[in-house]
This record gives sequence, C-alpha cells and structure tokens, in this order.
Amino acid sequence: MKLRAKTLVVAAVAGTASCQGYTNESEVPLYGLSPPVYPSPQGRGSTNSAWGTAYSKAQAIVAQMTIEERVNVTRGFPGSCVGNSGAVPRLGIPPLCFADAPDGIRGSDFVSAFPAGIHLGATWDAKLMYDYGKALGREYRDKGINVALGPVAGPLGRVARGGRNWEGLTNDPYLSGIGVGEITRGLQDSGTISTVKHWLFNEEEYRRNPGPEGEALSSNVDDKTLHELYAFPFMDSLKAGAACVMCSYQRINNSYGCQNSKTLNGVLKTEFGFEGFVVSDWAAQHAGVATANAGLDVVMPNAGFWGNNLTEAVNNGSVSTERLNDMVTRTLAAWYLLGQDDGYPEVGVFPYNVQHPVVNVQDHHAQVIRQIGAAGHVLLKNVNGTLPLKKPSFLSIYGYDADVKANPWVNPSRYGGGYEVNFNWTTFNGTLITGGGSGGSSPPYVISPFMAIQNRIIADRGTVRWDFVSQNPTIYANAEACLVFINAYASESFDRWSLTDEWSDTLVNNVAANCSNTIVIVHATGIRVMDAWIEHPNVTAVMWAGLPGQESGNGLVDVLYGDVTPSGKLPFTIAKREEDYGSLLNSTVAPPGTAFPQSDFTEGVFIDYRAFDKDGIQPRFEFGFGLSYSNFSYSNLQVARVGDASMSPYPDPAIAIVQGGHPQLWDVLFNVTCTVANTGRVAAAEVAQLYVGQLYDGAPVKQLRGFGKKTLAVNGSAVFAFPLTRRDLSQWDVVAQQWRMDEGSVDVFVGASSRDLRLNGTVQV
Ligand SMILES: *[C@@H]1O[C@H](CO)[C@@H](O)[C@H](O)[C@H]1NC(C)=O
Ligand SMILES: *[C@@H]1O[C@H](CO)[C@@H](O)[C@H](O)[C@H]1NC(C)=O
Ligand SMILES: *[C@@H]1O[C@H](CO)[C@@H](O)[C@H](O)[C@H]1NC(C)=O
Ligand SMILES: *[C@@H]1O[C@H](CO)[C@@H](O)[C@H](O)[C@H]1NC(C)=O
Ligand SMILES: *[C@@H]1O[C@H](CO)[C@@H](O)[C@H](O)[C@H]1NC(C)=O
Ligand SMILES: *[C@@H]1O[C@H](CO)[C@@H](O)[C@H](O)[C@H]1NC(C)=O
Ligand SMILES: *[C@@H]1O[C@H](CO)[C@@H](O)[C@H](O)[C@H]1NC(C)=O
Ligand SMILES: *[C@@H]1O[C@H](CO)[C@@H](O)[C@H](O)[C@H]1NC(C)=O
Ligand SMILES: *[C@@H]1O[C@H](CO)[C@@H](O)[C@H](O)[C@H]1NC(C)=O
Ligand SMILES: *[C@@H]1O[C@H](CO)[C@@H](O)[C@H](O)[C@H]1NC(C)=O
Ligand SMILES: *[C@@H]1O[C@H](CO)[C@@H](O)[C@H](O)[C@H]1NC(C)=O
Ligand SMILES: CC(=O)N[C@H]1CO[C@H](CO)[C@@H](O)[C@@H]1O
Repeated sequence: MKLRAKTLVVAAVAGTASCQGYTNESEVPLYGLSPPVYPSPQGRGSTNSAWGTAYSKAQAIVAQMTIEERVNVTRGFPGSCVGNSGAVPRLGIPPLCFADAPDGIRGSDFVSAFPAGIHLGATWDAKLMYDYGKALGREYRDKGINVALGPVAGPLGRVARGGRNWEGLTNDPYLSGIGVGEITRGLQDSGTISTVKHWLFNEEEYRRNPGPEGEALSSNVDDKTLHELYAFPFMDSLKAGAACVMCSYQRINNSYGCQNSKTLNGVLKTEFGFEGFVVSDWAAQHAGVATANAGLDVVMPNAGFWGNNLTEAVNNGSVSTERLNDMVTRTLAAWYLLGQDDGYPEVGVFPYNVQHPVVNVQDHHAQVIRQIGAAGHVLLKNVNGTLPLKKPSFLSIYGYDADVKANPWVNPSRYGGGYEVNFNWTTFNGTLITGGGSGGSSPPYVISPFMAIQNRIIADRGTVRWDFVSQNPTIYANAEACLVFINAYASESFDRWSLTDEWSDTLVNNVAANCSNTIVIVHATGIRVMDAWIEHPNVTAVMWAGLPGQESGNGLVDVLYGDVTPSGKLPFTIAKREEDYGSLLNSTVAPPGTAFPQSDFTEGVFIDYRAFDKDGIQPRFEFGFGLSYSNFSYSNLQVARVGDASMSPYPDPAIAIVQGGHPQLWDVLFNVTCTVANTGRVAAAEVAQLYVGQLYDGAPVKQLRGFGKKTLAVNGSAVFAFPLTRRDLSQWDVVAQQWRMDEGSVDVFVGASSRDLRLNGTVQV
C-alpha cells in the first residue's frame, strides 16, 4: 500500500472513499477504510424476558435522571477498584466496580489465582470451563465487584509470539467460543457481569496504543475473516449472555477500536444483537463525539473525552439524547440483569498498603484450581512409560522454574502485590504460574513443583537433590529421574522475542547428556519450540505445563505420579522451527518513525493449524495433540439429521436478531456420534475432536467444530456426540452480509488430534 498515511486517517474519520480524495474507486486500498454505520442501535431488551425486565427497570430510572447524572454513569472516577463508574446518589445507583483479571482478582488479598486462559483451553473440558467461571465469578461477587474484566476471546493468537495470547484459551475460534461461552455463563451465574474482550483484532502488543511515534497500529482485516475467525468466539460469549464487551486499543481499518462504528454499531450491536454496554479498554478512548456515536457506552478509567464535554455535545446536538440514554440504559440494564441492585455485597477491594478489613473469598476454590491445573497439563513425549513415576525414591530437580523465588521486580504499587514477576531465564526468578501485566493474578500462596514433589518424596521416605541455578548441574548416578523445569514468559505490553531460549535449551541438553532419564517440564505462556532437545534419546518425557495458577505443583504431581492420567491437548500448534510460523511468527513492526503503522491480515483465516495444513508443513506437535497413560479406540461414526430445522441457505430474515446473532445460527442440524473405548490399563479421560472438511473453495481443509471429554474406565467405552449447528456449516457471505450454508456434502472427521483422525463421514446439506 503506497498511500500517504495521513490520507488513511482522514479516510477512517470520513468513512467513505470519495470524502477523502479517491476519485477512482479501484484505487481505494483493499484495506484501510472502515465503512460508516450510524446511528448507533438502541438496545431494546428483546433477547429474552430477563433482558426485557432489566430494560424496563433501566428505562424507568434513566427517565428520572438529569443529563449530568446520566453523563456521570458513562465515565470513570478514581476509587478503590481498577475502574469505578459515576454514581447517582439521588436515585441510589452506586458506582460500579470494575476489576481485572480473567484468571483471578488482581491486586487483592484473600483471592485465588486460577490457571490462566491458555491452561484452561488445554483442558478441552467444557464442564471445567464452566466451573472456572462459576468459582471466579463467586470471588468477584463476594468482593462486591460488579464487572469482571474477562474472559478473553481476543487476542485469538494470530501472532505466535503475541504477548497476551495466554490470556485467551486457544487460537482456534471454535474451542475459544465454547470456552468463553462457558466462562461467561459461570461468571454471570455467580452474579458478576462478564466482560468479553478485546473487541476486536488486538492481536499484538507492538504499538497497540498511540505514542510519541504516532498513532496505534491498524489491524486491517477483511469482512470474511472478521466473521469466520476473530468475531466467531465472541458470538458464543454473547449467546451465553455477556452483559459487557470491552473495545480494544489498536485501530481497525485505521479507525480506533473504541470509535469504529462498523465493529461496534454494525457487527456487535446490530448483527450480534448485543444488549449490554461497551466499555473502553483503559485509556483507549481517543475522541469524544466520535466514540459516542460509534457505540461506546462507558469510558474508563476517567472522563476521557466525555464528562462535561459529553453534556455539552448532547446539548449542542452532536450526540443525540437517545444515544446518551442508550448508553446509560444498557449499563444499568446489565446491572439489573445480574440482580446487582438487590443486596449486592459492599466493595471489598482495598489499597494493599493500608490496614483493611479481611474479605476472604477463596472458599474451596483451591480444589477446582488443582483439578483444572492437572487437566490442563499436556503430555508431549513419554518413552516406554517413563511416566507415571512409580514411587521413585530418588529424584533430582533442576532449573530456575522448579521453585518460587523472591523477585525484586515485583512492583506492588502498580499491581497491589500481584504476581507481576519477570520470569525470564536470565533472572532465575522462579516458577511461572501466570503471565505478566493486567491479565496476571495475585496468588494467596504458590505451591511450587519443588514443594509438591518434595512432599511426595517425604511421604515415600526418599531422597531429593536440587540445583535451580546451574546450567550444567551435578547429576547423581542413583537418581531415578532428572526433572528439568524451564519456562517461557510473556506479558501484556510487549510481544515475545523468541519461542525458545538458548539458556534453557542448553540446560536441558546438559542434563540429558548425563542423565538417561531426563523429564522436561515446561511452564509456558503458549508455544514453546522444543526441537533443540525433543529427540534427545535421554529426554524420556516432556510435559507442557502451561500456567496452572496457585496450585501449580499439586496439579503437576497429580499427573506425574499418575493419580490423574494426563488428558490435556494442545490448544495451538508447536512447530519444529520458529520460522514455520512464517509471517505470523513475529508481530508486525513498522520502521521507526512510522506515524501510521499498518498490519494487513492478508492470510485471512489461515492461522495456526489452518496455515500448517495449507502450506503442507509438518508440525512437531499438532493442534489437539496430547498423550495419555492409556490408549483409546474409536469406532462407529454415525451422522443423524436432527429435528426439522430449516436447511435453507440463509437464516430466515423474518426472524428477529437477538443477542448472539440470528437465532437459527444456533439450530442443531446434525448429530455426529461415535464410540470411544479405553483399551489401556488405567482409567483415563479422552478428548475426541470433530473437524469439518473444506466448507467452500479456498476454505481451510479442516476446522474444529466439535469436541467432548469423557473419563473412561479400563475397558469402558462411551458414546461421544458432536452437535453441528447451522453456524458450524456456514461461511460468511460478504455480498449477502449473512451466514450462508451451501448445498452439498461436507466431510466430517473425528479423532484424537487435528492430525490423528480416526473416523470419517459426511453430512448432507
Ligand atoms: C482507475 O484506476 C485503475 C487502476 O489504476 C485504472 O486501471 C482505471 O483506468 C482507472 N479508471 C479511471 C476512470 O480513471
Ligand atoms: C476493513 O476493510 C476490509 C477491506 O475493505 C473490509 O472487508 C472490512 O469490512 C473492513 N472492516 C471494518 C471493520 O471496517
Ligand atoms: C457522579 O459520581 C461521583 C462519583 O461516584 C459522585 O460523587 C457524584 O455525586 C456523582 N454526581 C452526580 C451528579 O450524581
Ligand atoms: C474535554 O475536551 C477537551 C478538549 O478536547 C479535553 O482537553 C478534555 O480532556 C475533555 N475531557 C473533559 C472531561 O473535559
Ligand atoms: C458540541 O460540543 C462538543 C463537545 O464540547 C464539541 O466537540 C463540538 O464541536 C460541539 N459541536 C458544535 C456544533 O458546537
Ligand atoms: C523401550 O523399550 C524397548 C523394549 O523394552 C527397548 O527396546 C527400547 O530400547 C526402549 N527405548 C528406550 C528409548 O529406552
Ligand atoms: C530477560 O529480562 C531482561 C530484563 O527485562 C531483558 O533485558 C532480557 O532481554 C530478557 N531475556 C530473555 C531471554 O527473556
Ligand atoms: C544418556 O545418558 C547417559 C548417562 O546415563 C550417557 O552416558 C549418554 O551419553 C547419554 N546419551 C546421550 C546421547 O547424550
Ligand atoms: C522475527 O523478528 C526477529 C527480530 O526480533 C527477526 O530476527 C526475525 O527475522 C523475524 N522473523 C520473521 C520470520 O519475520
Ligand atoms: C446426539 O446423540 C446423543 C447420543 O445418542 C444424544 O444423547 C443427544 O441427545 C443427541 N443430540 C441431539 C441434539 O440430538
Ligand atoms: C474415511 O475412512 C475410510 C476408512 O473407513 C478410508 O478408507 C477413507 O480414506 C477415509 N476418507 C478420508 C477422506 O479420510
Ligand atoms: C531471588 C532472586 O533470584 N532474585 C533475582 C531476580 O532477578 C534479578 C535480575 O536478574 C536478580 O538480580 C535477582 O538476584
């Protein structure tokens, strides 16, 4: 694109080609313009009776509010929470408390540190995803927090080295959708408002915000990719009832995420029927009138460009009264929907450096954290049954990641005692349980791998030797196994510079050179390339241990010792070489001084396994891969047409949109079933996965569209069912601006990973 950047920004504001100097339509760049969608749709509460009741209450109270009171609700104020909306004391409306993070309440004491999103994604367990949301939501509620700032459906993980990929569950939109849908349901069943974020295309940290060099990066994405990949999981969260959506920092087709009328007014509030409110990411608002009219409802953490300016803009007609009323109605409807107007707990969030009342919300959540922790471990290599450990009496433990260490870089003033620890290998600063930045949790304690292993050794009256520092540690001839702990850190605010690190790779190789039973455990914020040692004959077992939260060591030991059979599966692809991720390895960077950096998503929907399949690249460990201590056989694939749901190409236009999109998109059309049997020697859970074949010319050769997880006794078997909805079998028709299901047959494959497909069949549309 050889356009002067200035032109693009004008284009983004003006919205049409002719307004910003293009006289010849075919010279308009493929990317770079965002179509105007105005006016902002007014929420109506028509999705269901719960929303209807909430809207009636909200409309009634908004009608009694002065313009200043209404404006007050749309903005942030300083307060004890990360975000505090304005109150209306006259009418008994309190400030709403907004708080991070998606994996635990950040910056508070007596709260739990749950596994991070990527770890939960690796469980492939919808029930655990719900349990996670339910327990986490309960902590938010019990702390009196109205709005939980999670779950994360974006970044989806376009860029392998993206700094925040670990906050979300996976880079597959279907798995992500199931996950954020279940978490949303869990959070809101506990009474807290769920905020699915970041809407939309916040796929890298590099220049996500404007700064001295110029504007923020623009993610330029075509309409088909928007629907089939990035917006797809958000639909599930909306369908589950999400009452809040957070708009993103970076620009979209050159228009800032929180003032992009196409994504907010168009896709979110019209097509997906969103009834709740849009909150800005912190300081992501870059205009006043433009954000109001594009569909932003609440600005955080302060007045931003609103406050008195919004009052003035309403008085002078730049923003309509209807728009202002809609902002407040949506926000208060969310509050009423969750029943927060009636007996919601007092805010129990306090500054860490002031003596304060104890509000302990941990409950029994350590149990579910440990369970998810174990379930999210992915066994990648296990030669000759190295694992499970068989009551070893002598273990050696190596590596900086094995234990907790104090870190001078923890900055409590910023994170209130959060786990903002730089864990990179140069610092030997301890075991990794979450990532950095606002998505990190604040553990009440951390069970390190070393602590948990030592407890087992103590119980078995064994011996343990350790060295957490040396790169070439002493090996003990009597040790039955050498456990090497390494990690891969990432944080909000920067992208990873590598998916490997030489220091850790050398450590593993040094141990393996002298220890014939070397077991490698990798705590990682996502992808960790392992080819420097994965085929070493003395590396007998390898575990991707994710980001397991406060019960880290316990969950790991449950799996290492075989109390729990590993059942996690990779929620992304691990390549043999970093270069195999191609142009999606690094974030897009622009030469220094670029005022308007651009990132064109020219790969379309081809990220991760979709790209590896297309380019014929053999990964080291494919998407969906994970070993068990048992074996499974797959049989008897059956396809059944379900009910009498319409098979017309498009959903019926006469049926009204509700939150989550056209209701017929969720109609189950087919039920694919198969039988999975445990043919091994231990009880074990299996994740069976369904992929659909190519849905249209040029579509990915396979895409995940179903999965299930069941625990099977030895010799036991179970029927797995994969309901296929209209959306699962449709593509986005950019001309009709609708999901279209083409007539014909679609292949379906069921197996144990994206490249271990055991059964196939077809569905006839
Ligand atoms: C518009 O631009 C295209 C591509 O540069 C060119 O082929 C075409 O002749 C132009 N049309 C007019 C009417 O100038
Ligand atoms: C961005 O531009 C592409 C290419 O013109 C277009 O298909 C897409 O709809 C635009 N999206 C947004 C959100 O503006
Ligand atoms: C606006 O909100 C602030 C902070 O909650 C509150 O102190 C103030 O009284 C509110 N103003 C109005 C007009 O209600
Ligand atoms: C209002 O607008 C002015 C000028 O654009 C800006 O400096 C100010 O920060 C805005 N916000 C408030 C709360 O007045
Ligand atoms: C109306 O007020 C807003 C906020 O101060 C201001 O940005 C805008 O320019 C004003 N419009 C007119 C037409 O005066
Ligand atoms: C695995 O076991 C088989 C049979 O006992 C043996 O031949 C082979 O060498 C073993 N492999 C390794 C890597 O220990
Ligand atoms: C480790 O952290 C330090 C300090 O932030 C940084 O300079 C260094 O590049 C990091 N190295 C790796 C490999 O992460
Ligand atoms: C494996 O470990 C043994 C020590 O137990 C060592 O003698 C051997 O050289 C190692 N193998 C390799 C390939 O490093
Ligand atoms: C990724 O970025 C690094 C610098 O951080 C550069 O050395 C490397 O060539 C880039 N790789 C690709 C595939 O773009
Ligand atoms: C799919 O089949 C399973 C197993 O027979 C059954 O339990 C389930 O109810 C079916 N689902 C639908 C939507 O028909
Ligand atoms: C489907 O499975 C059959 C065996 O049941 C096999 O022969 C065939 O090649 C498979 N088809 C595809 C497309 O994988
Ligand atoms: C306790 C500990 O190991 N602290 C280290 C953390 O990392 C910094 C930076 O490398 C070191 O200076 C500390 O010694």
